Amino acid sequence: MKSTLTLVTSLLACAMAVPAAQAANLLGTGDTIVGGHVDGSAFVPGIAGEYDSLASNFPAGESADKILDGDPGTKYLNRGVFDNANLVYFGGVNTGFLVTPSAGESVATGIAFTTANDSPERDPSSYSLLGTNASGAALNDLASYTMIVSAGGLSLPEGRGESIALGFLNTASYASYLIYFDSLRGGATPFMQIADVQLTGTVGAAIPEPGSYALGAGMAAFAFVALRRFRGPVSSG
Ligand SMILES: [Ca+2]
Repeated sequence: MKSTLTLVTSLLACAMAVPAAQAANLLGTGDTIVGGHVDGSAFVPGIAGEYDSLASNFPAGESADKILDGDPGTKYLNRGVFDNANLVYFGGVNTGFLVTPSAGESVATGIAFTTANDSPERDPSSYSLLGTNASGAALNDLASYTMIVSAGGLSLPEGRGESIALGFLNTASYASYLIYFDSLRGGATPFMQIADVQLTGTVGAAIPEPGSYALGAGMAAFAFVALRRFRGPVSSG
C-alpha cells in the first residue's frame, strides 16, 4: 500500500512541479529603447530636440533610455507632438517607449515607476503595456502586439524620486514591449516625464501551460485509477 501511494504522490509531484521563479528587472541599460508616441494603429518614433508636426520630441539629454539607468536623477521627458507651423500642440498624452530587452524573451508580471524631478502634473496617471515577438518594421505596427495591461490606473507619489510597484496577470512571453501613457496627472497638455521604469518577471520563454495542464490532468487521472484499483471495486449501492 505504502509503495503504491508513494508512487502516486511522486507522479503527481512531477506533473505539477513548476520551476521556482525569481522576479527580476527585465530591463537594463544595454536594451534597445526608442521614445515616441502612439498614433492610431502605429508607434511613431520621436525626434531628439526638434519639434515636428507628426512625431513627438524630447530633449537630447532626456531621451527614453534614461528610464533604464536606475537613477531617479535622470528622466525621460516627451513634449508630445507640436505642429510649430500651425501652433497646434497635442501634449504628452500617448507618448511612451518601445523597448527590446537585451536579456531576450521574457514573461512580464509586474511594473514599477519612479517619479521624475519636477512638475507633478507631467506624471503619467495611467499606462498601457503591450508585448510582441515581431521585429523590424513590424515593431511600429500596433497590430503586431498583444495588450497585456490596457490603461491601467496609476496613482504615482506626489513626492519626487519616489517609486511604486504594480503586479498584473500575464503568462505569455515577449521579446519586445511597448509602454505608453494614456493620461497624465495634469490633463492632456503637459509634457510627459518619468524617471525610471522597471518591468519585472522571468527571463525566458513561457512554460506551455496547456501542455502542462494536460500532463497534470493525465497524471491525476492515472492516480485516481490507481487509487480505485488499490481500494477495490466501488460499491454501486
Ligand atoms: Ca533615470
